Amino acid sequence: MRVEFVYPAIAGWGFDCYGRTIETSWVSHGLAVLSACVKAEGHTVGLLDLRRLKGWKEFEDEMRGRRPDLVGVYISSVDFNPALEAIERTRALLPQVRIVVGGPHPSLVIEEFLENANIDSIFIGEGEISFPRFLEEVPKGRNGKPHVVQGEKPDLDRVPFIDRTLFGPFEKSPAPEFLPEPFMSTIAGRGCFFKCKFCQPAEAKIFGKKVRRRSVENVVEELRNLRRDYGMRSFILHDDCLTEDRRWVRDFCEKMRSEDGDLRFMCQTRSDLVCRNPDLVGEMADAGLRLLIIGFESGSQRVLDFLGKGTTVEQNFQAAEICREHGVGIWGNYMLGIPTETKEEVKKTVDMMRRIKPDIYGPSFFTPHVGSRLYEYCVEQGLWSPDSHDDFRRNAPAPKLKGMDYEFLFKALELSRNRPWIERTVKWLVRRTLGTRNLMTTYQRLGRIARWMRLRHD
Ligand code: B12
Repeated sequence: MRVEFVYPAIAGWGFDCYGRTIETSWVSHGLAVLSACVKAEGHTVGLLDLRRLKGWKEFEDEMRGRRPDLVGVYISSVDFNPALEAIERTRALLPQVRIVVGGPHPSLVIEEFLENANIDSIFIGEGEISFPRFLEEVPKGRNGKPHVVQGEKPDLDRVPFIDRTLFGPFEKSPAPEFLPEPFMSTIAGRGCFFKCKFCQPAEAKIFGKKVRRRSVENVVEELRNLRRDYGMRSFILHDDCLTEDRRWVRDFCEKMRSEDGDLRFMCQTRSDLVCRNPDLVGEMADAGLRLLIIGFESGSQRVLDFLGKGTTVEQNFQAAEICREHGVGIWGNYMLGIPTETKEEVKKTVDMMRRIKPDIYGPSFFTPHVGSRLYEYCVEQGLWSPDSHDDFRRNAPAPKLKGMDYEFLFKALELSRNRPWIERTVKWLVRRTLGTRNLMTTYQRLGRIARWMRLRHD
């Protein structure tokens, strides 16, 4: 059977955005693992990555030319609109083809797909077992409304390594000074043990309440192959929170230290875990850790508690110090515009980030994500009424919550980044001239110009 996957991750970016930013060069591990699973069963797999296409005409020409038996579309909430348009256009071109959907959005909000006559089947949860099985038994023709296929949790060590040929092997390094290219991503496990209200219980609904992780041997073998086959020099372990299992991390570091080559890596964690196990950061640094993503989130204890984060502001400062002591770079994620947050509390976050001075600033405007406790809260309080699914991007140009002073938040965001006053003033002037809807694009362009000017200056 010829399967054509569609990766519609262009919301907020538009067509032809592949590789323009870090965010537009990531591999979808969901589709790449399914590709490996179905190729192992003898099927042929292709990919239409909208990020690499010029527009809908090219999409239609390609789809017509490839003549698939089945089209499988990955859908996250933010990419709902381009995904649905791809489905509609495919159906109009190829009335007999089977169209199936999977990914976080269908798994969390199935109601949005149940009446869609263009879709034949909806996959919920993980697809490594259900999707190849479905291809063996796929019924001929269409039967009106979509039917639902419930996923099963696979044994992660028995799942083949993801198909690196589907998207092309390399991703853009988010920080080449820490992580030299060729850079690639991998994921050791699924699920998250913590209960932050801006994420859970959505994550648990997709992957279950328990965290499942591949064995250290399995991950190290994949990394060894990537170094041998592609000359990979650095990588990210893109788990939600890698260091929650200390023993796994220790074992991983030991194995990495005994490997040939000088691989560097980054991963995500929390400040409380860093403080509880400061030595672990040292061990990870010896094994190649160069950058640690920490969700600092807020400089106000009340807001951290409101978020259900389970960390303290003090731990945020301490964790940053521990990273510095071990020579590990910091990627600091934090949020502005959280419901109930006062301007004083925003200022505390600004002060915290100015003091921590992370190597990479990861600010976002709070965005309620479907299936999370805070999404429910925002809907109940009448704070969130998105015009479009596109608004789920946390750094979208449009304001998010009703009643938030985004002009103030943009100013706070700028201050939090410790940027020179001249850059801040130019941005402020441009923003005043262009208005709020274009803010983020303007910001991104100006940021790029500023970085370019600094490079020229050096
Ligand atoms: C790595 C990651 C990122 C990376 C890279 C994303 C990428 N290339 O896909 C970056 C940092 C760029 C990112 C960005 C964002 N992310 Co993110 N991310 C993740 C993370 C941690 C891992 C994703 C992953 O690879 N998982 C492992 C694979 C195997 O799982 P999977 O993709 O779900 O695929 C399985 C099933 O869903 C199913 N399946 C998937 N597709 C299909 C298709 C078919 C046809 C079938 C049959 C089955 C099927 O089978 C797969 C195998 O089991 C997840 C959390 C998580 N643990 O998954 C969040 C997660 C996916 N991200 C999330 C969010 C909110 C975002 C952002 C919107 C945040 C933002 N910046 O505003 C953006 C949106 C980007 C986008 N266009 O999708 C949410 C999605 C919620 C939602 N309702 O859509 C998640 C679930 C985290 C959370 N709990 O909030 N993310």
